[in-house]
Amino acid sequence: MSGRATSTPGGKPPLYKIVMLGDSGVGKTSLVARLTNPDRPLNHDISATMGIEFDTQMLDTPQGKVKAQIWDTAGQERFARVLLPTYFRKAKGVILVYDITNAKSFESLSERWMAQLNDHSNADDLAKLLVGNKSDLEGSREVTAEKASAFCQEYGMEFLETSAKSGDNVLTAFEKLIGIVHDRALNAQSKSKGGSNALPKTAEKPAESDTVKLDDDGNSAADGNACGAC
Ligand code: G3D
Ligand code: MG
Repeated sequence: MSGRATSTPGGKPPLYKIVMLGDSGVGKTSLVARLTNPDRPLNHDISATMGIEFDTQMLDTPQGKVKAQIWDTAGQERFARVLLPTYFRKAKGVILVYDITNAKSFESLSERWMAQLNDHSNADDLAKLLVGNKSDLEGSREVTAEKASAFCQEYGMEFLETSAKSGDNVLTAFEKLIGIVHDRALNAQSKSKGGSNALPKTAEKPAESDTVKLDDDGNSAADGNACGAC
């Protein structure tokens, strides 16, 4: 591809925040772990994530290398409502994850997670990718790819099935989303600069205070009983 850029003039690739959303148990943490440690077998000791965490990973796009800052959360039953604005703040992309062997986790996307996206972010500005995880469990499938594709058409997003267990499509999924995010940023940048082809500035790193931990009951220090599921 012509005009392929690998970094900003200052040498630093742009950094984009993306967030993982979906029911507890669908494999969000396993997907991030598979991306950032591709050679590690799936860790069956991974305990439900306690609060908000992020990991960074350099990824390739057709327009050059970019850094993804991937935020991961526990399922909704542990997610404090007060943390949602922090979770979505400055996010440029979202990966909505369901488990292909669990129809309820797919229904939760339209019943819960899309509503949260709309309430706490400018959803139209977020690049969105739908991921049906656990594709290695074909024999237990409850959600067809056709059903998922119809959902994507309704909400205007791309779709992939992945397996955090085998690693199938995991890198492709993250690269696909970050590619869309980067393209959008480049387009916005060139529009605001009257057509120049400059790359976006490196995104702001999260302040230490953006990393918030919950206690076992899903409460943060800032909010004693604000449970997202309540
Ligand atoms: P979450 O972060 O969305 O809550 P986790 O989900 O990453 O903690 O994963 C929940 C369980 O699903 C874990 O099993 C994990 O090993 C398993 N899992 C995640 N992705 C896959 C996958 O692609 N295929 C299969 N077969 N299992 C997967 P345990 O047994 O530890 O609860
Ligand atoms: Mg988790």
